[in-house]
Amino acid sequence: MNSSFKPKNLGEPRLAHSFKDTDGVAWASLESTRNRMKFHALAIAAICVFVLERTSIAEVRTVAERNENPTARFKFKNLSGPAKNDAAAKARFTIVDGTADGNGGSVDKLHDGRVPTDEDQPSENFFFRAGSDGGRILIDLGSVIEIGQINTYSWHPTTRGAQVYHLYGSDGQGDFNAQPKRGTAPEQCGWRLVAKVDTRPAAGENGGQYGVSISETIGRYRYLLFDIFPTEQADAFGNTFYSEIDVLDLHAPEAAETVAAQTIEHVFETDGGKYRITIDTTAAPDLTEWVDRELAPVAQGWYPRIVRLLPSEGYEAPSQVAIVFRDGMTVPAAASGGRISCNSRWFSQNLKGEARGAVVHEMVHIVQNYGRARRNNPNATSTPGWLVEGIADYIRWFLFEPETKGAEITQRNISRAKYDGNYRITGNFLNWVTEKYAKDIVQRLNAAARAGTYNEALWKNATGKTVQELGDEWKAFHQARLAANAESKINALTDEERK
Ligand SMILES: [Ca+2]
Ligand SMILES: [Zn+2]
Repeated sequence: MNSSFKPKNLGEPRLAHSFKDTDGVAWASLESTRNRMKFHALAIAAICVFVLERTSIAEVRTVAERNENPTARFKFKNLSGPAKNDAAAKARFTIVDGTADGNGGSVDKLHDGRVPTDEDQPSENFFFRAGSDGGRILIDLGSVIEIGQINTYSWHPTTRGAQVYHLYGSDGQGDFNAQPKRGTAPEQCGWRLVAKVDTRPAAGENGGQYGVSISETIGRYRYLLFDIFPTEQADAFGNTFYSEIDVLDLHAPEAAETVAAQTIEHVFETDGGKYRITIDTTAAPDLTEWVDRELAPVAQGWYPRIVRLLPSEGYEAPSQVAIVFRDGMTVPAAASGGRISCNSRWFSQNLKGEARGAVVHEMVHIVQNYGRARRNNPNATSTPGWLVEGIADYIRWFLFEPETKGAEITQRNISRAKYDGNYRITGNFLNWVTEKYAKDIVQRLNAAARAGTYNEALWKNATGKTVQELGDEWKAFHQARLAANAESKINALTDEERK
C-alpha cells in the first residue's frame, strides 16, 4: 500500500565523515508501524512502502520495503525479488575501503544469486567488520550499460537489517578514480551521486528483511560505488547484513530469473486446514524426494497428534510450522517459535536412521511452547531442561517409533539411569511412570510447564511418590530386569557354549 504520510528527513548517517546533501537525490525511507499508528490511530498492519517525490534534476525513483512475511523466498509485495542472472552476477565486486567481517561471507556473496535461508545467517551475507564505520564497495560491470534498476536486499532480526548507503555511478571517463577511499568525495573524481538510501524507521526496530529498488533514469554507467554506513553506533553491531545486490540492464533480453523461482518449498495443510506446514529444501535439493515421500507424511500426521497429546486449558498450538533445511548448523536440528531448522548434512547422513524422529522431537518443542509461560506470567517457575527434553523424547521414542527401541535402559547406560538423565533416559522414566502410576503424568507436567507452574509437588500429587522415590524405584526395576536377563542368558547357554 502507498502511504500519503511523508517521512521526516532522517538526517545523515551519524559518522565521522559526513556528506553534504545533494539536491535532486531521491531519499527512501520507511516508517515503523509504531510511528504510523501515531498518525492514524488505526491498527493498520505492518509497514508501508512509499516513494518520495522526484525532483527535476535526477530522475531516480527509490522504493524501499520491509517484508511483512520474510522467508528464504525474499518475496516482496511491491518489489521484485533478488535475481540470479542480472548484470551484477558477472560483474567484479571489490572492497575499496573498510574491512569485511570475518564472520560473514566474502564480498562475492553480494552477487552469487543466493540469499540466506534464515534471518540470522552470517555466512550467506556480506557485512563490514563489527565496530567499524562501514566502507565502500566498487562494482565493475565490465562495460558501460544503461542501467534499468539497482536492487539491494538485506536480512537480519535486529539493527543489522535496515540499509543505509549512498550510491554513485561512473562511466569511467575523464579524471576518474575507480577506488576513492573515505575522505575523498566521489563527486570530485568522476562519480555522480545516484541515490541516497536509508530504510531506518523514524522510531522502533531496524530489524527485518529489506528490499530497496532504485529505478527509472539511473543512467549509463560501467562503475557503481556503494558507500555503506552502519545503521547505529549504540553498539558494535550496526553493519547491515547485505544478502544480494542486483544491477539490471535496461536492454537485457530477458527478465531476470529470481531467486524465489528456485526455492523448493512443499506446503501442505493438515487437520482439515487447521495447521499449515511448510518444508523448505532449497539449501538441500537432494533431500526433496525424501522429504516428500517420508518426512511430509510424518509431519502431517504427527503434528496434530502431538497437539492432542499435549493439551492445556485455553492453549492453541502454533498453526504455522516451517521446517527449513540449512547448511552449516552444528546440531542435527533445532526449534524456535514455529520454525524447525534441520542440519542438511546430518539429515542426508541419517535418512534411514534418526532423521524422521528428530523432526518429531522438534515438533514436540513447537507444541510445548513453554517460553510463553514467562511472557504471560511474571511469577512463572522454570521447567527443568531435562523434563522439556524428556517429554520430547518420550513422545518420539515411545509413541512415534517404539519399534526402534531407541530409548531402552541397557547394561551400557544403566549407570546413567537417573530420572533427570535428560533426553531418552528421562523419556524412558516418563514412560515407566505413565505405565505404572499415572496415565496422564505427561499431560499434567506439560500443562504445568506451559502455565509456568511446574514444581516437584506435582509428581507426588499425581503418583503419591516424590520424583526421587519414583526415580529410585524405576532404576531398581531396570537393574533387576537386567540381572534376570543376564542370568537367563547364562542358563540358556548351549552345551557347546558351556565348554
Ligand atoms: Ca547473495
Ligand atoms: Zn530437544
